[in-house]
Amino acid sequence: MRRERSRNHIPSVSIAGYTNAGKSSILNRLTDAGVLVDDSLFATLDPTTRRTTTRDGRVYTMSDTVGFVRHLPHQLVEAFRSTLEEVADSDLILHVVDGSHPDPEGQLAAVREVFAEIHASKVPELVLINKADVADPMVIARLLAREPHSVVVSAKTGEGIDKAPAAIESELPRPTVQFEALLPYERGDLLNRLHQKGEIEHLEHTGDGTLVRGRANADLASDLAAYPV
Ligand SMILES: Nc1nc2c(ncn2[C@@H]2O[C@H](COP(=O)(O)OP(=O)(O)OP(=O)(O)O)[C@@H](O)[C@H]2O)c(=O)[nH]1
Ligand SMILES: [Mg+2]
Repeated sequence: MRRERSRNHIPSVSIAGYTNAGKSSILNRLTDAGVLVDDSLFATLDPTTRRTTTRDGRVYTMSDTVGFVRHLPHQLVEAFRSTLEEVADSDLILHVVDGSHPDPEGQLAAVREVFAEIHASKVPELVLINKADVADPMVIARLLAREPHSVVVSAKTGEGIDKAPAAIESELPRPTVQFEALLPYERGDLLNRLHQKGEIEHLEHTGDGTLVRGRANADLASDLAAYPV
């Protein structure tokens, strides 16, 4: 799946964080995935990846991961190597932290140690301060001050969840090639790929076809080049 994704340049987001922080609940809230949620350690033993879309229709993936713990045992690192590699390969890490935990800063730091171990420290990180429904507002204020790139949410009540997509989307890599094309109406397949993978800045139905302008990745842009304006 990872190989397929890199060939197609589909951006990927990994949800990571200390065990029991609410990662699977967040994935469910953001994608309606129906992943196992359980108030026990390591409820997620089977990582789950979902396809999802930006609000303007671009496809990206969102993956749940196994809970991180302080001093991740070596055997566990081995067992979850592919999941952990996926975190290091992703375009964005959604770092979920339990705002109601007695020591959320300690958990953030412990998880970042694991990021360093798995060579994921360079991946951009967006912190989701979760369990806002039961967290102490003073603690949330303290976390917000320390973590400027963060969003306060509750996977349980849905509070703040609507702010997450914009924050996520602004971190996703954007297609790089500027294009302009006049697509004949029988190339609905190309228009469909554009909706899923490109960014459409202008679209107009004309007598000669669909006039589109925007940004696409190199593969798509070269297919579009067959239809110059
Ligand atoms: N009060 C409250 N509880 C939450 C919230 N989000 C998750 N929970 C609860 O926290 C517990 C753990 O949630 P999960 O989504 O399984 O957490 P996880 O990070 O995926 O856990 P592991 O996969 O085991 O590491 C469950 O009992 C959830 O119902 C929240 O926003 N508020
Ligand atoms: Mg889980």
